[in-house]
Amino acid sequence: MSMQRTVVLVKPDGLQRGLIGEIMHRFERKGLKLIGLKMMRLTDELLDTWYAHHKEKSFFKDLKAFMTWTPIVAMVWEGQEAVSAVRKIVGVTKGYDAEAGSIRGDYAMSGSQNLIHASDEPDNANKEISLIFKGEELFEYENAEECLIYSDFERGK
Ligand code: FUP
Repeated sequence: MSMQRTVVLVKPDGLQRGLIGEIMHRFERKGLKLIGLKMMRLTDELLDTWYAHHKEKSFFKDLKAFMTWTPIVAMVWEGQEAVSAVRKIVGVTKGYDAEAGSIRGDYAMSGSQNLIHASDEPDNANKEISLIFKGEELFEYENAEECLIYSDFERGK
């Protein structure tokens, strides 16, 4: 078990559908700690790097057009095993396949307009954080509920 940070982007469909609060609520109530938050418009250049592994795919052009349609909301969440915990809350890529109870399972039907991006592994999370957030935009602070969310052992106490 290790302390991790992970990036969540609420995509343009999430902003348009008024789901920012609902999405944030799901991560908050799980016990994840919000350490960075901003609204921004993604650029073509950033998306070329972000989605470099999809560059040759047929959907790449549409994906970039969708991701730049409106601003997005970017967040960094911290917690034990946060990368996989967040991916489970988000659900699998295709909304129609996503398990009921996950965000995509509850709110998405599409495989492209699927509300959220979430980092898929810790190294990528760190790369994504550095593409979007400056050091001073991430906050370290004591969460007063931490002793209820984790055991002393899990907190290294
Ligand atoms: P995920 O990690 O669940 O966001 O999914 P991927 O990294 O496989 O894909 C990134 C994004 O590309 C998806 F969120 C939506 C888009 N995509 C499509 O539009 N069509 C596809 O067939 C696959 C992915």
